[in-house]
Amino acid sequence: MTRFEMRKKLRKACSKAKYIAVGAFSIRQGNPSHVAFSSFVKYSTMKVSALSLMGIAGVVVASPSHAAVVNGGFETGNFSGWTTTGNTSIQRLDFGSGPVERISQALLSTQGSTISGSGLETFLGLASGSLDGLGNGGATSGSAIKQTFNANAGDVLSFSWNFLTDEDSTLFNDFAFVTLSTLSELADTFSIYASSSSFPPFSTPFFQQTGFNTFSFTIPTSGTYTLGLGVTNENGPDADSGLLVDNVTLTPVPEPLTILGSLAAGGVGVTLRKKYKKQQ
Ligand SMILES: [Ca+2]
Ligand SMILES: [Ca+2]
Repeated sequence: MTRFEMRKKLRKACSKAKYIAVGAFSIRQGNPSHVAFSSFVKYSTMKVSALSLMGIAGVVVASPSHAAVVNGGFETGNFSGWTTTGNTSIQRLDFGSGPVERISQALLSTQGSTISGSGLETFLGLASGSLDGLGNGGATSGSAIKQTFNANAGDVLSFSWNFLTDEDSTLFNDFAFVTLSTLSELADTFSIYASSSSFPPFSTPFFQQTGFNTFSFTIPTSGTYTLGLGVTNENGPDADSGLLVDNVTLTPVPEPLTILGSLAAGGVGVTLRKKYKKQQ
């Protein structure tokens, strides 16, 4: 076989991406064309493997992406990324409780708020009567924050919260709540409060606090979601209540395609290393 015929056969084999099958060529040891042929096989193998990796990378990059929660730890020192209503502020270590993440946290308070229960419902896109429907009585005045974000199914939205209150009577069942797909209560004046030994008495402007808890929610379907958090007086203003919030985080789960891509990339890498060893 002439060199011209050899190159022609090799080009044909390569164009069909059957570079491995090229090995079926009966090239005898000692044939002057063997070195050139081996170099071609090595080059082709690297080329196809590299193309395979590029293809896999393309699959991973092409998988859906989503934006993370903005300023979930309130470390900007303000409510950038959030929309607020009522009495909201950023608090630091000198507040007397928290933060659980770095140096800043959000405080929602009923103190001085003129936002009615229906006003909170409108702000959070809740149906009229939703807050009263939680069963604590009439929501009279409170405060809330919200943020809209994109998430994939399986992502986990979580945050830390601490309900604080000056209410010492069950006649005024102030409560804190979260809305994310559905509305649910976080705590009220019947909740179990942390003992004063856990927190220095009167270390915060509020008489009692539940201590920090973690709320966690697994996103059921990929899409756009709005997280809303609020606190409200019940049955009139009376004494005030507050809600500390920190470390709002959206934790993505690995995409199935990403997992597949990683496994495939690993497999190709192993194959490539084996081929190098064999060829060397
Ligand atoms: Ca923080
Ligand atoms: Ca109250």
